[in-house]
Amino acid sequence: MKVAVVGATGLVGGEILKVLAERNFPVSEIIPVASERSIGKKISFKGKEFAVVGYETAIAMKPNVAIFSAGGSSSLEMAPKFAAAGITVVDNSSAWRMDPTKKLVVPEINANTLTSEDKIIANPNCSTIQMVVVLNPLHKKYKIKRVVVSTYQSVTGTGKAAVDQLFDERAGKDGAKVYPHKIDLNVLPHIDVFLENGYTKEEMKMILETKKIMMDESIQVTATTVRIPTIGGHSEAVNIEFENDFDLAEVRAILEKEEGIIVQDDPKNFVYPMPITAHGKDEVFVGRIRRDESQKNTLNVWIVADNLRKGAATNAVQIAEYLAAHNLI
Ligand code: 2RA
Repeated sequence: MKVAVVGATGLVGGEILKVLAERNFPVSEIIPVASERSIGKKISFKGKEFAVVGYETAIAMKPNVAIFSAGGSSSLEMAPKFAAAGITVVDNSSAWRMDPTKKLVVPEINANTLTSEDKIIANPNCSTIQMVVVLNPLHKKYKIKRVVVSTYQSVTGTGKAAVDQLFDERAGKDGAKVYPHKIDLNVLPHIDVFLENGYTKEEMKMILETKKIMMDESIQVTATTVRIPTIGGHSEAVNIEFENDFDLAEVRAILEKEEGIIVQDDPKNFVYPMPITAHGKDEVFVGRIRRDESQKNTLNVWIVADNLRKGAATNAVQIAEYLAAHNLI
């Protein structure tokens, strides 16, 4: 299968190539795509080198699928051109996520809604993906009424320049300045831009995308998203109010049984999910599972995942795997 990776030179693009190789996706040819200034650069994949090409050349090479991680404006401009050429696009940007004509897919939850008609498929926001993977099996069993989430998000979510700012600051260098404030030894309650309602775009993504992916507009969500000086992955403290009561042992059993989830919950022995242990892995890690004793039918959990993997590259490749397995590309 010919696979185009659009934004191949970025952090997520690099992870997409890594995940395609690790999961043995049936690649006959990789087509790395990037902006003009990167054309000709060599990208290695499974020991072979492939030259970066521009968008038009990539379309002419007729890949079966194009996995985009090139920002919203490039996706808005170029994804329709790939789709018009019969190439299925899986897009990591926020450009198409809330478009009512486009599917927003976490394979474990709603890949079964995909058809050959879907030529532009949206990959959800990283902080949304790891949360809904945990919410979904519990929603099916106990019906979720409301979710309150606070996130602790890695600088890798912003991109390479943000990682550079963190390490420049740690080295005492006056280097990259991506954030409006220092990030080392600090936290920023500010991810993406602020909106009229006082929320950030990142917070509204978690609120709106959760309803769309879980196909239930009745789920109430409120979110506070925070940037922290770490690189291994995003962490989330999630408070979930159900319509119905639950049994804690049954909640744990449901999560332990769910593919793609690993329960790490033995606080007495200091066992709980952390970015340093989730880094480089594809699973969603859940711990600190406990009843909220301040309100009935309510649960607290702690969720950690590598935002570049399950939060972006792996979820996108899993969508491509589903498409390939069902002869949709
Ligand atoms: C972030 N979720 O962490 C956003 C986009 N990757 O910055």
